[in-house]
Order: sequence, then C-alpha cells, then structure tokens
Amino acid sequence: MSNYTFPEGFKWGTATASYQIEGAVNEDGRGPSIWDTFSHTPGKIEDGSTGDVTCDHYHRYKEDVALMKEMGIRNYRFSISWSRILPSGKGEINRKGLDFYKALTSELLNAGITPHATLFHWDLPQALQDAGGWAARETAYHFRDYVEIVTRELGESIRNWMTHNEPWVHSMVGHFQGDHAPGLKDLKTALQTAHHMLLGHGLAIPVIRKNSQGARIGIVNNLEWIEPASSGIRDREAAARHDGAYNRWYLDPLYFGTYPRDMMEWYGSDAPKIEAGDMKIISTPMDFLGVNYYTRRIIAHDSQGNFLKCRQVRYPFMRPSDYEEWENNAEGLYRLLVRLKEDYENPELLITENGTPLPDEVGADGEVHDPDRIDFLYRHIGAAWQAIADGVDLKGYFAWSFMDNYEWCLGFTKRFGLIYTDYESGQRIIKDSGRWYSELCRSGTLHLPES
Ligand code: IFM
Repeated sequence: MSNYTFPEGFKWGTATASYQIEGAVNEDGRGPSIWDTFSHTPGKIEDGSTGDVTCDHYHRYKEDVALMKEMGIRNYRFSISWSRILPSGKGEINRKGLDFYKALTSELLNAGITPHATLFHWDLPQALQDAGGWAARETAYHFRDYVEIVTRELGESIRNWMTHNEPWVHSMVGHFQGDHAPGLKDLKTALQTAHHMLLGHGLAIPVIRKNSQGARIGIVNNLEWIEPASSGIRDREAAARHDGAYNRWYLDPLYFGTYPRDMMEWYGSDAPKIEAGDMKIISTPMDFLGVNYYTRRIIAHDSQGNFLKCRQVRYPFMRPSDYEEWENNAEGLYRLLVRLKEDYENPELLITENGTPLPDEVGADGEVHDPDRIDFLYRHIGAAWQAIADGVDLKGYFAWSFMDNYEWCLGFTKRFGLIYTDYESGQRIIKDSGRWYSELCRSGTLHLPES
C-alpha cells in the first residue's frame, strides 16, 4: 500500500520559537532574556552567532504568514517571548510586545491559519534569572502571572495553548549539562528547575481556562524511544534509568501526580524539594500532550558513564547523515506513541515537533533539493498514520521547522526548515520538502515520494 489517508480534521502544521526566528531583540521595549546573555558570551555558541537578527521574523511576519498560506499550512505553532511582554519578567507590561503577538495572530487568522502558542520556549527574562531563575520557586508564580496577562489579552483569538516546550531540555541541558542558557552545571539545581517548571505548568492551566474559553491546553515534552543495547540485566536497568530521567520524570507527575520511585531513589539527595500540594497542582488535568520526537536511543550500562551510569550506543547501521547521536528512526516514533497510549491512559496527543537537520544548499537552479528530508518526513508521518490505525489518539502533526532558524548552541550550523532562510539577504526559498509537505497538508493523504 502506498497511500495513507489521515482522519478528517487532522491538524497539519509547522512550528517555530521566538528566540530562534524573531530577531529584533532590542526593539519596542523587549527586555533581555537568558538567551541574549548566553549567546553573547564568547565560546558558548558553535559558530559564535546570536539570535539578534536570525530570520528577522519580527519585521517579516506578514511575508512568513503569506508563505504559510501559499503552502496550505493550516496550523502554526509559535512561542511568545516573555521578555517582550514583561521586560523584567514581572511588573510593568510592555504593550508593544503584546501588540506584536496580536498583529501576528490576526494575520494568521485572516489567512485561515489556526494559532497554537507556546508560553515558554526557554527564553526566560534575564531579570528573573538574576533572582534565581526556575530554580527559585517564585518563578513558577511569576510564570502564572505572565500567563494571566498573555491569555487575558490574547485568549479570544488563540484557543490552543502550550505551557512549556521541552522541560527536560531547559532543566537538564541548561542547568546540568550547561550547553544551553543559563549555562549552569548542577544536577540538584536542574531537578529543582524541572519541578518548578512543572509547578508553573499546573498553576497556569486554570488561568488559561478562565481567560480563553474552550481552549485546548497542553505541555510539550521531548520524548524518545529507548532500547537496551542487549538483553543483559545491566543494560536493561541502564535503559530504564535513561527512560526514567528523560521520559518518565516529565510524564508521571503530569498523569499520576508522582515522580517515578526508582528515579527518586537514584537521585537521592539531588531530588527536588517538593512542597505539600505541588503534585496535585502539577497533575491538573490538561487536554493534550505535545510530543517532540527526533530519535530513538540505544542505551548500555557504563560504570564510567554519565550521571545515570549509562551511555548511548551508536550502531554501524546508523547513516553517516544521522545528526550526531540522533538516529533517523521512524519506528521509534510509532513505538513511543503506542507506549504513551498504553502507559498513560491513551491521552490525546499532538506531534508538536518532528524534523531533521540537513546541509541544504541553494542549487544552480535557485531551488533547494532535500530528498533526505522528504524521506524522513514520509517515514515518520507514515509511523504516525500507523499509530492512529492502532488506536493512538493522535490529532495533529507539526513539522519542525517552518523555516531554517537559530539552533541554540549550534547557532546557524543546522538547517531544519521546510523553507530555506538566506541569513544574509533574509530571502526565503521553499525547499522541495516544503512543496511535498504542502501537498500533504492540502490532501491529507501521504504519498510515496517520487524517486
Ligand atoms: O530547535 C529545537 C527546538 O527549539 C526544540 N526542539 C528541538 C529542535 C531541534 O533541535
């Protein structure tokens, strides 16, 4: 069978995030965020670049929305920059920041595109970091207050809300590995950060419900399919620990109101401080889970390995083009989706990110030919179709990313977009994958790519 039709109403979309695309970091009253500080610190970003200009979406948003419309993309996931709305993270509101997101939202709605807004995609106002960041409990309450302002102002035009993007990345990569802002390296701080992010998520839900009638609310987690490198007990235990730290730590509190017991024991004195009532707030019912899927991992025990005493195994069958340790494995997506159905009571799911970075170039014909991305998308979207056929409550798919953009500590060295961004001129060029995806958005039927 080479054709797969998705259910009526399935949401096809693309995704971006504020610091990765907006630029205009010093305009219209925006305050500094931790990513401004981090990217301007020598040695932190692979190519030494910053998000000061990036895709200049702040000035070009009309052109970008027009491109989305031209491509037949009917859903757009973007994030709101906290420090555009509240330059110091709390206190005085910057109306011009709100005006930008209002203008973007109207442009989308006028183009027939449904907005899906993420409230926190890692760009914490620097002033809040100076006061302790997410490791400080008050930040969860400042987040709730920021969400109150945003949803009071935008709650009628936006009805799809995501509290956080990838709390694992922000807590662990930003506070334990030190590769993302704010660049800290302490496990206890990272786990406390994660706890307060989840607390902020739970605190925000009733606020969004009050201000945005009929809203669909969720959180976005980065999740992986994890397999042990062998059937030996030590590898199986190592894989369970990796799964515990990466997947279950950010799912069990939401669905069961508890942290996984095995991981609480493993973390011991590094485990977060939890106050009475926190877990009830964190497990406030939500409407959907956003799943960002990029890879599976094969995990082996390693007594010299990381804090989990494990390491990732790279197999010879992984293609050289597989991005660093990210294996292109669509079956992992299928298995992950089925696992979420079985272990977490068949929650409503959205694939909120999925994509692959490739060394795209503009050809002599002025076009960008990226057959490997089409192959990646075809396989992963096929896996999504199979999961739906097997009873997974998957309601939508958002490709990462709408356009090439600033890839955090990797700067501009990775291109994930369906649209090529020329960072010198600002020109956008729809890649072959963009045209292919556009056809899928219009028809809702997955066709085998032409070879
Ligand atoms: O670019 C990021 C995005 O901000 C969050 N999820 C993963 C993407 C690719 O690394």
